[in-house]
Amino acid sequence: MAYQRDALPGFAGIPTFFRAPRAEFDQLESGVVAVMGAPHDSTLGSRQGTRYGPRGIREGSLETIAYIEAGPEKFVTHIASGTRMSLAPGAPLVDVGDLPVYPNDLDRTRESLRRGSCLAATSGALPVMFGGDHYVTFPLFQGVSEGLAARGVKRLGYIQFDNHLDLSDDNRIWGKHYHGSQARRISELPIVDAHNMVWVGASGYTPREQVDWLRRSGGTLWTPTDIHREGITHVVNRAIEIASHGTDGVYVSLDIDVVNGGASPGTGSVVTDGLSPQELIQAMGMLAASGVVRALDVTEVAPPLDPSERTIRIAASAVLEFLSPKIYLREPHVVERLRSAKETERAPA
Ligand SMILES: [Mn+2]
Repeated sequence: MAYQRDALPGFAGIPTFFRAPRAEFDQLESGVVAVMGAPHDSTLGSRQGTRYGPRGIREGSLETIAYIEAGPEKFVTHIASGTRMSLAPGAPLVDVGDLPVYPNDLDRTRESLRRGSCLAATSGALPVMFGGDHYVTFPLFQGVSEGLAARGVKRLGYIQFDNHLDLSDDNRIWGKHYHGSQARRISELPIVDAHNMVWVGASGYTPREQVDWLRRSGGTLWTPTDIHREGITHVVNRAIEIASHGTDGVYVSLDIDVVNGGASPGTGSVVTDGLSPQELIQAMGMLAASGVVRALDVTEVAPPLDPSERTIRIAASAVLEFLSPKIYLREPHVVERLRSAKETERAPA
């Protein structure tokens, strides 16, 4: 008797991201989205737990796919727009698993992350990478930029969604390589010009040296107060313009602590100011639509600090919104009327 496979609920099954097939690096090719984890957190200056980030974000993605797969037909309607969509058959999404990390050997870990992201970018795949503490962004950016350089990319912009600048040069405790310095280390790479570096959502207090550097170098910053005054749509449009001006693409780094700590407490630094989850989702949708993003990472998600699982679900939703144009087929001609029954009754015939 043959074993009959069936849809599984979100809490069951092997947790690849969004149930994507597992793939090896040599199977990657242009047009594919390559999800990978970087479970490194020994350069974390705050509360521990981001080594569980990749596994957490993968788990946070499963309820959505289970919900779709268990339905009578694999169509979904995007309620806000009324657009009917279906899961793209053979959606170009694969999970290459986690890159090797060596918790007691930063040089070796850095080399592993650089190598993995470089292989993905060289193949033409779109790397979507889960940290890890925010330091992982330095080797991941390095690898991606080397891979893209081999494909003709000469300049790369950088957008960091983060409550912090991460522009430390040399910290008395953590030195030059930790989760508060990766943006500074990235700024030193020849492929990026600080005029194409943008920070979205930083607030609170920071050593003056970091703000001075930002001002001196020509980088751009929007605080949460700016964003709430100017609107997330305006800010993200400008961020995309600035980061892509004169470049061949943009690397986007999302530190989940950009979201208000009341909404996403599963991270080392819980902050009192920040974006709402809705603003983050909106920003990710705009980044996807812009077509300029060449790599995305999501860092600082620490599942053990949030037993409610809000944080992993917000992080997974952000990634799924970013990937939405690739994983769903839209049927724009089938825009369903989703007005409430009450409103329909009132509408003239
Ligand atoms: Mn950060």
